[in-house]
Amino acid sequence: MKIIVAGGDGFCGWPTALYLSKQGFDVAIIDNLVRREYDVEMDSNSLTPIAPLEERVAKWKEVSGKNIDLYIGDLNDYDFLSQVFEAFKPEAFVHYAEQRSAPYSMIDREHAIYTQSNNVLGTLNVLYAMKAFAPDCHLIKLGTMGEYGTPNIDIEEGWIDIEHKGRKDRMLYPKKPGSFYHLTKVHDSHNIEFACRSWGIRATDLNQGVVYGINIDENDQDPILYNRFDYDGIFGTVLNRFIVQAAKGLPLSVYGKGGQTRGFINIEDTVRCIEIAALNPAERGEFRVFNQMTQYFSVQDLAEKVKKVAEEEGLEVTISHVENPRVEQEEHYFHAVSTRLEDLGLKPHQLTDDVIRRVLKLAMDNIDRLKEDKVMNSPSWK
Ligand code: NAD
Ligand code: USQ
Repeated sequence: MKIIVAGGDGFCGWPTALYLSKQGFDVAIIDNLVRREYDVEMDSNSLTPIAPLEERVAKWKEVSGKNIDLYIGDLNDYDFLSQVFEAFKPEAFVHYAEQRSAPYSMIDREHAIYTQSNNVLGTLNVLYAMKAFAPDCHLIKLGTMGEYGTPNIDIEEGWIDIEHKGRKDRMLYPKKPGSFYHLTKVHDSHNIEFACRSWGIRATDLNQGVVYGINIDENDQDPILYNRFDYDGIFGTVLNRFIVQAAKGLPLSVYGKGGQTRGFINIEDTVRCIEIAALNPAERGEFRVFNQMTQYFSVQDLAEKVKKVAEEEGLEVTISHVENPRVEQEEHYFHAVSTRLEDLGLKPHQLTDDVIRRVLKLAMDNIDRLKEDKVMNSPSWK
């Protein structure tokens, strides 16, 4: 299958490209490398050194014998995108290529506007390119569990059957996201559903939880293939951040009460979910939603898990409850249905002590690269 991984230089996209290539997919990457520019803008970095994309792809060819095509450009450049569709003729399009940090989107007006236009308009371009050049292509779009927010009822997989004043309908599940970034995913979902309904596009919206872990086996073969490891207060996600804080002897920064509960997924399952979606495409005109998470934890639970493993490794760890820069519920109900990917064959990796230990070792090996003043640099939501 010919498959494009848009955002293939990023944290989820790079391992996905390697994994799909290893499985025998014919892979092309689209990326405008803007994620590397955010690091420069924020004076931040990946804890692991990351090689330039061309070097990564050349190394992959050397170790695997497999070619990955590269298209460096922006989804918001419609001429570029059209040319890629015409040249590569994808059968599936994995869309990771968005600005994905909630804190980045909340820095100020400019960052909110950039995030919304980059993400929402980029996705609209992809939909138009599919309609024009590849109407049978399957869009595999990364959404987020954060689209739903934390409602006081069970979260369904994208759609909900509603009975209202004696009448029934099947509607998109109501959304209440927690940042201008998360809102872009809601806007995307609506645009994609409309394109499926109107043009017969086939789409799978993967509402992914917070991803943890760094390297999958394909990345581990050579340091040139290593994945990026975000730890700063803007792009670092909570579990990976706690592990880096433990490795450096910094307090684990639970925001507020720590009862915030989220869906989580191991990066090894992220790549497998993409493969499962690609091998089981949505029907023409179908807008299909899977909740791509395997377990849920409160941030307090995660801090305690990291503390335990780090102490077993001889590190001294404290957990601190810092003022929450975000506006979010710190104690709430959370129960999300997430059975559809498992029905199609996903065998979830659980968050074990060994998984935490593997990331902790990688953090300790690279701890001299940490920029300590970037660990607590989240902007305030207010
Ligand atoms: P990332 O920032 O590491 O990677 C995104 C990549 O897309 C980057 O390489 C960036 O250069 C590229 N990109 C951004 N805008 C682009 C554009 N307009 N044109 C071309 N390329 C562009 O992010 P990630 O962590 O790999 O996340 C990938 C996707 O998965 C995102 O859509 C994100 O919202 C979603 N997601 C991520 C997580 C997580 O925990 N990391 C969880 C749920 C969902
Ligand atoms: N948190 C802390 N301490 C920290 C960092 C975060 O307590 O040091 C808390 C946050 O307040 C939040 C939770 O941990 O309640 C998750 O925060 P996060 O930064 O790990 O994740 P989030 O901002 O939600 O975003 C990440 C990805 C995003 C993806 C989302 C999936 O950056 O791309 O969409 O996870 S989800 O959370 O399911 O929406």
